[in-house]
Amino acid sequence: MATPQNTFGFVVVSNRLPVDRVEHGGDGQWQRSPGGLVTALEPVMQANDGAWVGWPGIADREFEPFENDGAWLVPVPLSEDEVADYYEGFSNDTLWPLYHDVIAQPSYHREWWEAYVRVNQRFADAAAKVADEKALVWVQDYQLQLVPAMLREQRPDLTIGFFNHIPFPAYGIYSQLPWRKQIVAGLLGADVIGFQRAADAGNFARAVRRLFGYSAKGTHLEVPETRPDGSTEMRHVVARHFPISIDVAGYEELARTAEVQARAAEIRRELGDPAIIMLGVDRLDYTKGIGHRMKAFGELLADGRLDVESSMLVQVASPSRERVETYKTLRDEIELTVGRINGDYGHIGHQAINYLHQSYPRDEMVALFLAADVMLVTALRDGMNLVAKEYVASRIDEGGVLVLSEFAGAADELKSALLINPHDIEGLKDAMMTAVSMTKKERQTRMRSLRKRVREHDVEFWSASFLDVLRKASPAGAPDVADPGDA
Ligand code: GDG
Repeated sequence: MATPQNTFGFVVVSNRLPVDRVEHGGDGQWQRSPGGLVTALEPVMQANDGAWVGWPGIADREFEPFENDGAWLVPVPLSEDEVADYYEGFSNDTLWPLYHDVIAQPSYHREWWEAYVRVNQRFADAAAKVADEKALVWVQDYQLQLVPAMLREQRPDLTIGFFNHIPFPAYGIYSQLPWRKQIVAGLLGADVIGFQRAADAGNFARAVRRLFGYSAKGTHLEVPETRPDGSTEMRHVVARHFPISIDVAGYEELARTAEVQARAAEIRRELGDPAIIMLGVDRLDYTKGIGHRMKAFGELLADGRLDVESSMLVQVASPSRERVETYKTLRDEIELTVGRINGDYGHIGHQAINYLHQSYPRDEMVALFLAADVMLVTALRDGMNLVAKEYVASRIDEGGVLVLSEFAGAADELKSALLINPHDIEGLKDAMMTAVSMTKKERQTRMRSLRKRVREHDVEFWSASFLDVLRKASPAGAPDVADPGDA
């Protein structure tokens, strides 16, 4: 158990804390925040008595650090304006679309950038305060790309890791960013910079060469650093891929429970026992290609290759970033598409698309995964896509077919899925039909091979491999950080 000591040998820094502050009337409570990062890092935190620095998800409030579930949590306050400019603005309306290959137009506003710098500095200061001498600090994601250099500036004794959960774009796109040099310089403050795909790490190394002319050979970068006496020395930085994963055992365990299996059967019945259930599960985000898969499904109904009596698409689109304009427009577009397809092809008692703009508990998601014959992951660009791995982990019966976009990081690993280009609607339709008509034997062979991959590369494997490289990269000889399995 963590104790309220002052400093820690292992510190995680992320935009959000693993818990959210929720206010009911005058009554405040801490609630575990949903999302993969908490599940990914919680075991490492618990094994290490670590500290976690992050925003508690509520604006204009200050909270004292506190102990929660084996970790010391350090809340970083944000004002309402900072949430609008640093988070919804620069993070979600500048960096997010830019890093996802400008699927949506990024907005560049100088005041958003200023807020980003100011807030990154606040996170860096908070982390510097709770880190032991020579501690390991692991900074997460695109909201905090300046933190590594800001931390190194104050605390050269630290070993600093950074993990980027979203893609890093090709230089031709990245170079649009007015603050492209500052961001790369911020990241280069880290000893190890992790990406989802080898291609992302390659794009980053090219940006480093183009913007600074530093040597970048393979995954090794040489960054010149000025010593206090004015001389220059080369600092070694590793930039490579560490594909993130999920708690595979947790998903398998849920999928094995009688309740979840009964619920999966009940879902099929409630949907009218169609022969084919296709499923999409995404945050409602324009990177996920939700409209593309609906278009393909609608055309298959129009062409008569599928019929509405025996096939159905269930789309869970969990609410996301609802105050950002592009997301409001996306929601309208998707809902218009659902309405049109249902209007054109539905029969009484047979909806073509069952659209759910809601969030569900994890056991319900696993029941849905078990109920779905075909899982559609058609992202236009995605760092990894955990849903693809969750589907595979849940299919303990070796049933189901995964249709997976080659533009999702998961495609590098899940090669036995039906890989598709979501922009190629004809190709996508063909893959959906291949999935529907696949023999049981081929389904099993493919699913077995997918399951082998995710079981051998679960989230514990991800964090252990990152921390292993980080420890080795440490010039100062960082303290040992225990793997969750060590306990
Ligand atoms: C970013 C990167 C990268 C969704 N709706 C519900 C629900 N979810 C869960 C899924 C999954 C998670 O949210 C979403 O993760 P993804 O990986 O699919 O996508 P992003 O949110 O965009 O995540 C991505 C990831 O970071 C990790 O590095 O893979 O590429 O974009 O776990 O299951 N969970 C529940 N109810 C829902 O309604 N319980």
